[in-house]
Amino acid sequence: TQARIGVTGLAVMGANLARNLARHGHVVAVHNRSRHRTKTLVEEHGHEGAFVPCETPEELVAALERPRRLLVMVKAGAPTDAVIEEFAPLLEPGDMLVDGGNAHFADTRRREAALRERGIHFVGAGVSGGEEGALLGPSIMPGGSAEAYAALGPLLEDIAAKVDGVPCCTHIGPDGAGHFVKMVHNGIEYADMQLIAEAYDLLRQGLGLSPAELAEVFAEWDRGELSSYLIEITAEVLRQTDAATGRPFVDVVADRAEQKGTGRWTVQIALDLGVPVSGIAEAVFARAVSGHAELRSAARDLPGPAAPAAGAAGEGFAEDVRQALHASKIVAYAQGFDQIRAGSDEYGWDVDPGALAAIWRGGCIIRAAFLDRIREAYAADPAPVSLLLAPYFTDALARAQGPWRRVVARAAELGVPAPGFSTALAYYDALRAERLPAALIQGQRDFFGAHTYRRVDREGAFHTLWSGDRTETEA
Ligand code: NBP
Repeated sequence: TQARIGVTGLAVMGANLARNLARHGHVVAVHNRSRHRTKTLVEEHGHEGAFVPCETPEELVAALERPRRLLVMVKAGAPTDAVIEEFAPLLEPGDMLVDGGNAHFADTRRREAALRERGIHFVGAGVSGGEEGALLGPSIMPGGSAEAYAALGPLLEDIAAKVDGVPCCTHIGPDGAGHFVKMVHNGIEYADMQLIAEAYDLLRQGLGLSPAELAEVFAEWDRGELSSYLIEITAEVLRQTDAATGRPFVDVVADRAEQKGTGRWTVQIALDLGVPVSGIAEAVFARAVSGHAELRSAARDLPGPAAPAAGAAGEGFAEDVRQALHASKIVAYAQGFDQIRAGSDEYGWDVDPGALAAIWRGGCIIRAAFLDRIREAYAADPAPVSLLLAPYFTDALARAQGPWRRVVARAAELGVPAPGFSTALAYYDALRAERLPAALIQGQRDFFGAHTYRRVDREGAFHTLWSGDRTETEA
């Protein structure tokens, strides 16, 4: 029998996706550069389904039914190009090459264009959910041609997570669209994690609660509107005790957050597109600050408020923090969806944000009840100016006004950094402002660089003769 699909690259992600496919009854041809991985996979998991182990790229290609479907799960970057170069000459027009790695969408656009010339469908597919998701059902964001999706979609939908019976996989749009939305997904994930971490820090320092007590607070929050995978695992991590020392796990972990780069890409691209994703940017920068050991150690004795006394924040603070977290999260997600719309407009992808919210409800790291609210918002209005204006979110933001502002003020008083909460509130207030100080900035720009400005009362561009008699001229 010919295999329905092939997988090359059998490290943790590739192996688990291959097993997931096999467990769903598909014949899967498997291949890896180093042969031991192929051997191990079939030895350990061969009983889970029908695997066709292949030792060479030629063998793998020969094992596939036509048109061929080949999933590449290797390290992103140069390895992906090397694998494409290895396989493309063996493929025929109409075959499909799927890159399920964390590629930069610009690389995906380049690869798609090059392979299209050769008649091969290149599908850049974002895959979220980590190794467990890959095995049990990830959220899958495939880009590429509609024709390729018609042939691949049923297989991918089969192995994706399901929410209310709906697969967490949909065709996102042409060329780089899938990897672009996966990138923004990761950016949103950074922002969400940062906000949760700030909530933890504020509660711990403000209320003097122990990690175990805080685990209960987060577990409680997980039963309400914040219910999500990230809140759930936060409770798990806080509940953990270090076996070696008996101390809370979170206290024995070095406080330097690492990153692999998708959050940074999100912010870099947002800067290029001119989309203010301040929540994601602060999250990336907060990780950077945490990693500056030398700077932090040198600055430790800078003046600030005394450490808060246990319980200093007082009654109701936990509920205030919960509301502030919810409001800040709404802003961060709204910003992320703004970036997706901007990318879609820039590259002509026609991404359906509601369908995207629907496939993020399961399988992926940001899966949450919250995404159902986003899906509903887009169902009611497919092209809102901002998600903040959807009635459900506007109501939540209205309810959070007092708590959100109290928490940001309290954080400043206590000297507890809350960049995510603060920037979300600042963005919100900037949108609400009737007048922004941008007018003053235009004045400054005109003063030193004759950059001109517009007026509120007349059309046209104007310049004031700042170094002359300060009369206004029409530019
Ligand atoms: P890795 O990212 O660690 O990559 C290891 C695989 O790449 C091995 O199969 C290795 O083969 C292969 N490879 C390399 Br490295 N260079 C190669 C080359 N020049 N030619 C052929 N094969 C080469 O694996 P992973 O953690 O399973 O992730 C796979 C992809 O999925 C990555 O792009 C990753 O970013 C993405 N991803 C990962 C996660 C996650 O949670 N880990 C989640 C979502 C997406 P070898 O065995 O011969 O060295």
